[in-house]
Amino acid sequence: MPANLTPEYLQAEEDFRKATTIEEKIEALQRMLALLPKHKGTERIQADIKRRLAKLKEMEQQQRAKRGGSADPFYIPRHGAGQVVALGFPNVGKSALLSALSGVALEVADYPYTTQRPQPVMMPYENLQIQLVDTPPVVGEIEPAFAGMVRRADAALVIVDLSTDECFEQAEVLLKGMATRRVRLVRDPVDDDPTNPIVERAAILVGNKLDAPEAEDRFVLLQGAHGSQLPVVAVSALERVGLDDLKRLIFQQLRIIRVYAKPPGKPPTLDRPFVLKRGATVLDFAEEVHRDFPDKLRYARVWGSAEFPGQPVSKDFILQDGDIVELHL
Ligand SMILES: Nc1nc2c(ncn2[C@@H]2O[C@H](COP(=O)(O)OP(=O)(O)OP(=O)(O)O)[C@@H](O)[C@H]2O)c(=O)[nH]1
Ligand SMILES: [Mg+2]
Repeated sequence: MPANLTPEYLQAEEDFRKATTIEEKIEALQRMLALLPKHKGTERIQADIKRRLAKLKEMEQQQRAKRGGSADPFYIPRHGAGQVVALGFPNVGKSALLSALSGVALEVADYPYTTQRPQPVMMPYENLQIQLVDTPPVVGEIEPAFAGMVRRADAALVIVDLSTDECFEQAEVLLKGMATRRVRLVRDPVDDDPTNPIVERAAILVGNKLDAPEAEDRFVLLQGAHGSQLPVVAVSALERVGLDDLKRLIFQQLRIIRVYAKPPGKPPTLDRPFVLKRGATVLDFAEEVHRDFPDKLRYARVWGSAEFPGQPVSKDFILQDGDIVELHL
């Protein structure tokens, strides 16, 4: 046991031991991970907690799937490189936009309350698939179950209607409504801290129907009002304007990187990226490739962000999107 474990950490560990449900165990492990001092001496414990978390989350998903999802229609199993939930008032074009982004036909109609339940679709982005979730409209207060769905997601799209002056109130109500449910939607979220009652999620404020009269003027005002809190973009789902920029921004807001494995003496497997959190190290990558690798790893060579191709780097080298890594055991 390394030194410097705080009483709070030991309490979390105790809670983990006593936990009887999967949810309680996950909560305790997340607290342990947050409270664990991060240095060389705790690397193994960190890896161990992460491994147990991953396993429990998988079990939690399987349990939920078995219940048929009937218990919570807002529980959408995560697929692909990340999950992005759309939210917005009735008739603003949520379904039209997610259809345009994904190529999947969702029900679109010129009257409100068309979408009745959350509906996931996959959006191809370069060599990744990103999951987008279309949702029923928000009216008035945001339901706790709806907020829970946004909290579980990796990012959110707040969609407003630039064809009407109501877009300003829509943005206010949605952002405030989520904050009331203790989810702050921002450009740069801080890492989850289980001791903080408010979580932050990466989000994008999307003004749709840019093709409508005066939409551009409204977009400028919207940007002025919210641009400091989160990125604001304008699109037209109907005329397919701004979609490529939005896709790139969605990828950026997922805050992930793609890293490719290169077995020594062989070419890299470029068609199969490992998806890691931004800021991930060679050690994190090794963990993804094989659970035994972090212990056996001696050094790695990196192509891409390294100073020269194939540069030998240490375990704590921070990887960048597109890096190719050769692990030496
Ligand atoms: N002019 C214009 N109309 C759009 C655009 N996107 C969607 N619409 C229209 O807006 C209406 C509502 O679109 P939906 O995609 O059904 O809206 P929604 O937000 O999913 O609506 P609910 O499911 O009821 O919440 C439809 O008539 C669409 O054709 C756009 O970019 N420009
Ligand atoms: Mg809809």
